[in-house]
Parts: sequence; structure tokens; C-alpha cells
Amino acid sequence: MNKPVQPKEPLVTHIYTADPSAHVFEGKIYIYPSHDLDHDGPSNDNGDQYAMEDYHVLSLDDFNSPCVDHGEALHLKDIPWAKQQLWAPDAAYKNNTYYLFFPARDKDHVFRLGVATSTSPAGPFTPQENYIPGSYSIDPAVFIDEDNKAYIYFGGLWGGQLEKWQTGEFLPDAAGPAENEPALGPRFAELNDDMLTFKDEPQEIKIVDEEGNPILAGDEDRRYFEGPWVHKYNGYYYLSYSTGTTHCLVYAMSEHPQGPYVFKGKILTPVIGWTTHHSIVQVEDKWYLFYHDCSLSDGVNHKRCVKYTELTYNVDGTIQTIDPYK
Ligand code: FUB
Repeated sequence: MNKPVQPKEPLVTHIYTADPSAHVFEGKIYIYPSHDLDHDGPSNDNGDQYAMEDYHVLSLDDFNSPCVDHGEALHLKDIPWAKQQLWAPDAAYKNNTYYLFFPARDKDHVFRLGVATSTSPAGPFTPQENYIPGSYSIDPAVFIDEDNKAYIYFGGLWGGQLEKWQTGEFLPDAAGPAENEPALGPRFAELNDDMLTFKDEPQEIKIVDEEGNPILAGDEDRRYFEGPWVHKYNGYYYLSYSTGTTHCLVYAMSEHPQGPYVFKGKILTPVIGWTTHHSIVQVEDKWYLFYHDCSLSDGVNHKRCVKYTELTYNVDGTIQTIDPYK
């Protein structure tokens, strides 16, 4: 694809891509997406249709340039502990090394988080022998603060198995909280300097309303579902995520990386397709939302395409809601 990328258009059309995590590395915009497979297998609430087997890294020199596909950066067959389903990844840079964080089901069908390393932001990445000890569920997002501390956020309901970890152990038959109980929050852990291990056991992040009351599990317009992302703007931490069943990207704000986070509003109204997943990145003096929809496959949920658009803050730090099709 040699044409410059356009806002709200697929970054690439030769492969299906989803779950974009965008970062500026070495003066370019690197995007770490899932690589959706073109198959006709079963589709269900367990997410079996998301049967991805590898990662490709994409990059843009700038927003007037074509998108470059750097090819396969990591394959399932090379990850000793992983059995299936390479879902939404993220990347980070520290210790002169690029780290790719990713979820996959292990040999017991339990989702875990893995790490792979490279000297280049485009990979190829070499996976660790085992998953991060104490890790579980899906959708890792790593945020490195101004003091160089690195934090990982993760977790997703339903196929992402977060409900099954409420006691700290994997209970295969565990259900989520009742509608009038606090919703499950994403998990948070500080990473050790090696970027390969958690400093402490992951903690649950609290998301509350403006009065400090927890967002309830039945509040599907606001409750956490999957796909956490944390960025910092004007000294505040912004936790954004998907609401799942109501298909919105929403955000909450905090003065601390571990929260509690106060719910603020909607970033993106529903896209074509069931899932919605994103990242937010500053490029020079502007901010951008990377997201996906299923327009490239005319609405097939597991054949998605990554897009971007500019994101605008109001003077009070709130974010303007984006309609992906206007
Ligand atoms: O791509 C597989 C899963 O779909 C991701 O992990 C979720 O966030 C959703 O986008």
C-alpha cells in the first residue's frame, strides 16, 4: 500500500488488523496490532473466532506517509508456553530494549501474559520461555511514567477470563458480580526494572462515579469490559477502555496511576463490529486515537482493520467524543 494514510480509513488492507497499540519510537509512529485471520471457524462469546497466530508491526514515518508492514514479528509456534490465540498486544521501550507484551492461552487454556524482546521497534521479537509469573487474563497495556516507573494494566471479561480470577486463583466456573454489585476493574501492577516480572501481586483498579460510588456491574454504559489504555495529559492519568456489550470507548481520570479513577465520558461511539479497542498517543503537539472496526470485511467481527483519527481535549481536560463515521 503506497498511498499516504487517511484519517478514519484502514491503515492497511492486505491483512486484517485489530487492537492497535501506537507509540512513537525512534521518531516514527509504530503500531502493534493483533493480526486477525481470515477463517470461517466457530464464533461465540468465548472469543474462539479470534484465533490469531502471529503479530505484524506497522509503522508510519508521519501522517502523510504510507503505512509500512514490517512483516511477522513473532509467531505462536516460537512461544514455548503458549497454545493459541495471540490477542491484543502492547509494546514499551526501556533498558535499550523493545518489549512486546501479549496475551495467549497456555497449554491449560488459561489466558496468561507473555513478553518478548527485540533491539528494534519493528522486531523480530524473542519470547521469554514462560509467561509472566502471576499474570492472567488479556489485553496488557504498559505505561512508563515520567519517573521511569513502568506499570502494566490488563484484564478482560468473558473470553478474557477476568471473572474467573476474583479470588486470586483460576476458578473455571466463576461468574461475574451481580448487576447491583461493583463491576470488576482492570488489573494493575508495577513492573520490575527487568520489565519481565511484576513487582507485586496485581491489584484491582477501582472506577467510581463523580460521587465516589463504584460503577456497578449492571451499568453497561460505563462499566469496564476490556482493552485498558493509560496515558497522561496535563498531570492526570487517563484510563480508557471498552464497555463491551454497549460497544463504546470510555475514559476515567485519576491523580494516581493505580487510581481510583473517576468516570468521565465517552471517547468513541460504536464502530462496525462487536469489539472496540484503542490506544492514545501524542505525536508532536497533537493527540491521536488508534482504533479498529470491521468495515474492511463488511462487518465480520473477527476480520477487523486498524484506523486512526485526531483526539481533542477540552480546556478542562475532558475529551471530545468522536463519531467514527462523521
Ligand atoms: O482481538 C481479540 C480481543 O478482541 C481483544 O483482546 C479484545 O480487546 C477485543 O478487541
